[in-house]
Order: sequence, then structure tokens, then C-alpha cells
Amino acid sequence: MKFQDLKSLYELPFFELLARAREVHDVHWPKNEIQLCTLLSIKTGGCSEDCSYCAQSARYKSGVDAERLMPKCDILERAQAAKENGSTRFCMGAAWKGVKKDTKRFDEVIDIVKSVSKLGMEVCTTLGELGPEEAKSLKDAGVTAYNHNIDTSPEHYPNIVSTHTFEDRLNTIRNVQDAGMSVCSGGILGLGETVDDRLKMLEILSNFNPAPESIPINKLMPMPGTPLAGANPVDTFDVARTIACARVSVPKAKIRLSAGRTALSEEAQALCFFAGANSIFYGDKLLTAKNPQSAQDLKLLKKLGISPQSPNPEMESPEINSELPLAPQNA
Ligand code: SAM
Ligand code: DTB
Ligand code: SF4
Repeated sequence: MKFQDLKSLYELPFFELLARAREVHDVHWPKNEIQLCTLLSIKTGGCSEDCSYCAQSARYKSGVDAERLMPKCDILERAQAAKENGSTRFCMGAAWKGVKKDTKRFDEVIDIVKSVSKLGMEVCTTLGELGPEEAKSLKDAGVTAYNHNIDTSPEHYPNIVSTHTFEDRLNTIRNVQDAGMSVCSGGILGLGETVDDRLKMLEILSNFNPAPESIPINKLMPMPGTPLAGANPVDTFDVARTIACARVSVPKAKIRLSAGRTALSEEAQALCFFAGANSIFYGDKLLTAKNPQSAQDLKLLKKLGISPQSPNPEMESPEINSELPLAPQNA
């Protein structure tokens, strides 16, 4: 979708925007379901990158210590528990700049993925930068989706991160698409960006070919010690408007209401679900930050008459639209 169209949409009276988003939502997602995803930090802290929102960067005194890669047996235990608690997607995150083949670290991750993928959940990983070969190996090991957020507009990105570029992010996403994995890519609201930055981010995401399978929308959780610790919180209506625009511009994507739900009331979350969000991280911890308690989430879904989505381990990645150029890159 073009920036100007997104802008006209965003600027509609709030209820008109919600009605438009709901109409699209009901056509593509008629079931009143929300996907529950479990997130596990398999390698926490000590990251070489300087993303100014992140508690896991080694550059900031955030109180998050660098840990080693979690042992496979512990990860499998957590994955099994996630499945038993109703999660249909298990997402493993690592605080790395990226991974390279023929390293001990990468071989260990491949071995972990092979075992986790036998449990029958969608398997997502977020390990930083990937080249074409790493992407292919992860796909072959059983990764169904790869999370790599573009986070904000290309113009604002250098204000937030200096150790890698927006282009680097797009390259990894292209490698993920070429390997046949689904792309999970979204962003953070609250990085001091303008509304135009958010809409430029959505313009880029909505022009991905193949389309992103899921779009996480994170509301900044200001982490002590990071440069954005004192950032102004984003207004709930802006979160809902952004979700509504994501829903209209990428109708088939799962829109994941991701970090920051602890700062949203039940009513605010319901508004985001109405606007088109249909996935959440489920479990009382994200990577290092807090998330609502599972029991509280189940209670909320029950109050709203929403059921957890059933598993889809055979998930296929979205198809290439042959009438549009391949994007990002090669466009
Ligand atoms: N290192 C990998 C990477 O950067 O792609 C994977 C992990 S990284 C923590 C995944 C995403 O979490 C980031 O791209 C960002 O969107 C989100 N995130 C990290 N810290 C956050 C915070 N304090 N508040 C909200 N979202 C955050
Ligand atoms: C995403 O977009 N959000 C998740 C997941 N992808 C990996 C991570 C949220 C992290 C929140 C901050 C923390 O836990 O440190
Ligand atoms: Fe490292 Fe990812 Fe955090 Fe950036 S967002 S500092 S790459 S863990």
C-alpha cells in the first residue's frame, strides 16, 4: 500500500478507521481466534549491537547480564510446556548480531531447532542477521518463520541503531524469503518517531513480496539504563490506529500485539484486538521484560469470547505475488 493511502487511512475519524479495519479483518479472519505464541530467550544479554531500546545490548547498564546459550534439554522442556499450555508457536530469541554457518553456536541452534520442530508447533527463531546459507539451514532444520523487525522507518532507523543498517535488516529478510521461511517482521512504537515514520514502516512491510506472515507491533517498554529509558509513552489510540492500518494494508498477516501489554489495560487490549490484532505473546516473560500472567490473558480472552487459535504446524509461507516485483530488494 502506498504511503499516501496509509496516511489517508490513518487520518480517518477513529471509528471510521476501526470500521474499515474490522471489515477487512472479518473477511480474512472470521473465526474470532487469537494465536498464542510462547517466547523464550535462549541466549540472553551481552549483545554487540547498540539498539537504543534494548536491555540486551552490552553497551548499556540495564542490569541484564550476558548468559550462555541455554542447554537443549531445558529449551525442550520449555517448548513442551508451551505446547501443553496451548501455544501454537514457539519463538526462540538470541541476543546476537547474527549467526554464521560452520560455527559451534550455529550448529547448536540447528540441533535445537530439529528437536523443537518435532513437537508440532510452528517454530520461529530470531537470531539476528542471516546469510542465504544460514537461512537455508534453518529452514531445513524445521524453522517455519523467522522474526526480524524493521522496527521503524529507514529515515529514523539510524537515530536508533548505529551498529547495523536498515539495508542490513532488509538483506536478512530477503534471505529468509528466498529460503522459503515465513517472514515475521514489524516494529516498535515509542522510539521518538513521527506518525509518518510509522506509516513508512507499514508501507515497506505491506510491499514485501511475499507478504509478511506476521507483523509484531511492540509498544516500547522503556528499559532502565538504555538511551530510551525516559521516552514518552505512546498513546493507546495511536497503537490502535497503527494496528488498524497494518490490518488493512496486510489483510492476511497475523498482527501480533507484542511487547508492552503490561502497560495496556484490558480495555485497551480489547480495542487493539478489535482493530485487527490476532496474536499475542503468552507467558509471564518476554525476553527480559514482563508480560501479563497467562491466567489473566485467558480470563481476558474468555470475557471477549475469543478462543485460542488451533495449531497449524504445516504452516506454508505466503506465496510470491508474480504480478508484483520481489521486495524487499531486487525490486
Ligand atoms: N537480536 C535479534 C534482533 O534484533 O532481531 C532478536 C531479538 S530482538 C530483542 C527482537 C525485537 O524485540 C526487536 O526488533 C524489537 O522490535 C523488540 N524489542 C526489543 N526490546 C524492546 C523493548 N524494550 N520494548 C519493545 N520492543 C522491544
Ligand atoms: C518481537 O517483535 N517482540 C518480541 C519478539 N519479537 C522476539 C520481543 C519483545 C522483547 C521485549 C523486551 C524484552 O523482553 O527485553
Ligand atoms: Fe542485540 Fe537484537 Fe537487542 Fe539489537 S535488539 S541489541 S540486535 S538483541
